[in-house]
Amino acid sequence: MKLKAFLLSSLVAAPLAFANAEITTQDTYARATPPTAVTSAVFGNIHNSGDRARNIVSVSVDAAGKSELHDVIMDGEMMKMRHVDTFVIPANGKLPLKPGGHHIMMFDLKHPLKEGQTLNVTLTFANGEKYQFQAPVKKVMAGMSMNHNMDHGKEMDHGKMDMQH
Ligand SMILES: [Cu+2]
Repeated sequence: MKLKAFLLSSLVAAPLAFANAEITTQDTYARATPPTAVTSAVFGNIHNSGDRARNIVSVSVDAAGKSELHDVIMDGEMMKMRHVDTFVIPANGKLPLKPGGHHIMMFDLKHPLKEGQTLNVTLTFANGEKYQFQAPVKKVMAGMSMNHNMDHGKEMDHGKMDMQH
């Protein structure tokens, strides 16, 4: 037990950057919005090179008044986004964030998102550690609509659902 206590205390004392060296992100981007939209999403891959699964418990994005962890489920024949408490990044694995799946949802955008802008995203893990990354804004024709009620038993058609810009 002495050894275990020592290991725990050394983990707690580890500097932030070191503690999160096993977390990296790749291909991150935020979806550009039409001028009147107040919601959007951040996508990309979150990698975990560590031997333990890691849990993300909250997120904040500088361009948004409020940000949430979302996934997409089938409710009968409808696809619905929902707020979830945790994103799990598997040990030695990754969590893809993509249209139609897990994503970082932004509400109350402070301004329209335009190509050329870069958003700062901060993830908070269950142990309190934080990880920050940048997401360039991109126009995504093949994006999912960010309405909370997907319609009518259609398979999510990425080409059709978001032609407004
Ligand atoms: Cu969402």
